[in-house]
Amino acid sequence: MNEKQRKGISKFLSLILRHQPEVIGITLDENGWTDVDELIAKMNANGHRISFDDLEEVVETDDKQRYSFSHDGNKIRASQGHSVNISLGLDPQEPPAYLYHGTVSKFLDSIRKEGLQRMSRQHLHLSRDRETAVKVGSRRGAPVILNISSGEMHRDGFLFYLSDNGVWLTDHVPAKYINF
Ligand code: HQG
Repeated sequence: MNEKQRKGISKFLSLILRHQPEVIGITLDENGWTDVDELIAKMNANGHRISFDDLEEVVETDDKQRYSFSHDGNKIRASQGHSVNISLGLDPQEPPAYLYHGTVSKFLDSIRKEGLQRMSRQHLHLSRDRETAVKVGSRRGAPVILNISSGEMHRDGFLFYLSDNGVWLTDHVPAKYINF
């Protein structure tokens, strides 16, 4: 497969493993896992030609390591980013003193008023470094990077989770913890 084919499959996996599994008639279990053989069969039945080796290649080479196989290799899930209601089953972790969030200026008025919200996803996504947050914000335009006092939030009882691919997750960041 070339880069373009891998990207195409990765994008489609995002759609079905995070948002709309029903598009090809698969289901996700309560932790977001789906059966690998069934996924491959249903993708092929729906016009997305893919072999097991292709799937493995996409998972291994994905630039953000978005997908992971279960230990026995029989199941696959997205490591974060879901809008469907699943539990990743992660244990709360102590975050670094500061985390970052990449956004764009048109959202700032609203963020100042109501803090950072998870919007359509199950969690709000925070980045461990500024550089990653720049990439996240750039998806929507000129990036604006917000510095989050995550250590202080943690001391105040807010819960943080670290996804398998290194994204920090929380539910809400009230405006007082955001350094604009
Ligand atoms: C903004 C990508 C108005 C928020 C990335 C963001 C990430 C508010 C947008 C992952 C707001 C939601 C997630 C408020 C937050 N008022 N706007 N109160 N609070 N927002 O896509 O963080 O490539 O759901 O700033 O790399 O951009 O898909 O979140 O702009 O890890 O794997 O509302 O998606 O990963 O957008 O991105 P999103 P995000 P993938």
